[in-house]
Amino acid sequence: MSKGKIVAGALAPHPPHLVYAENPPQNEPTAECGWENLRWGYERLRKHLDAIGYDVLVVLSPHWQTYVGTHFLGLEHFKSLSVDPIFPNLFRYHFDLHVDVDLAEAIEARARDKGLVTKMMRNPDYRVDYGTIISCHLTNPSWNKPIVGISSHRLTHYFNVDTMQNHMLRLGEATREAIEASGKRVVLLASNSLSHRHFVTESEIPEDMSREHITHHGQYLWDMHMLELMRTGRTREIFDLMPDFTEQTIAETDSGALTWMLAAMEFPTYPAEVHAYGTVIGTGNAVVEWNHERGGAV
Ligand code: 2X7
Ligand code: FE2
Repeated sequence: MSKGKIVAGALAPHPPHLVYAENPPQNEPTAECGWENLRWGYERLRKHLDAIGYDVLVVLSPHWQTYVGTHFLGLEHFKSLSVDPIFPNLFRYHFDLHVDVDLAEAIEARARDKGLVTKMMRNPDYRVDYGTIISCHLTNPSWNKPIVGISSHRLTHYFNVDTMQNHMLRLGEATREAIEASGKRVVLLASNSLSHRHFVTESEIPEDMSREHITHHGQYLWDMHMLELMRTGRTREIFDLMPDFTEQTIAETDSGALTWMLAAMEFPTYPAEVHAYGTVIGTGNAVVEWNHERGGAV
């Protein structure tokens, strides 16, 4: 068996608005339009990933929140209705997804060997969180590939960002080692927004883009700085700035998703490709690709 490989990693944010605006058959609410720059960014990402070719998506989601260790989807098939608790008017999605249980178990075993507390989720009635579903849907709307779903161990909140990062270095290493041993070609998804202050009221027409903008300029400056670091291959600096960025923008990087992905990819030094940046109800979101196979943006 040839050695497995992480062929790409992507920052793949999950605002339910993006699925709502695409009107897929799985989602009940329908929209006229909205958030095109982000959605078209996802389209470009998809084309690049299809061109590389891959077997599995491995996603870490901020909305699968576990306080006792890191959990992994552990059954071959999950099917149910996922409703966003804050935006049930936008996201009522009938999901039907398949899991690469062999790879999930391999990552779990390596993580456990490195001293992490872990658990496989084997409850057939488990309702997969909307972060996992949305990032996977937007990356691969045909759902023709299995996924591995990883929870966000809430170490930032139980301890602090440094403890979370320490943990994600080990989880990233476990992920890389398991993928290499699997012989598979894998895409990693860090399912998180950047700055994350959102408006507390929604406009009457959610897709009214005349109402969409960043919550405030300070958040925008932080987002631009993080994107500049990505575009110039300075991912170690992203790691170093994570505590300040996460605290000052209440970023969804608190989940560890971005740290985990960069750690698994051994902190790439080539330029990442920013496919899109846009706001969703005031939060900052970017679709960014690290094309590991090619070694960066062209
Ligand atoms: O979960 C989210 C998010 N991360 C960003 C924006 C809006 C809603 O939900
Ligand atoms: Fe979120």
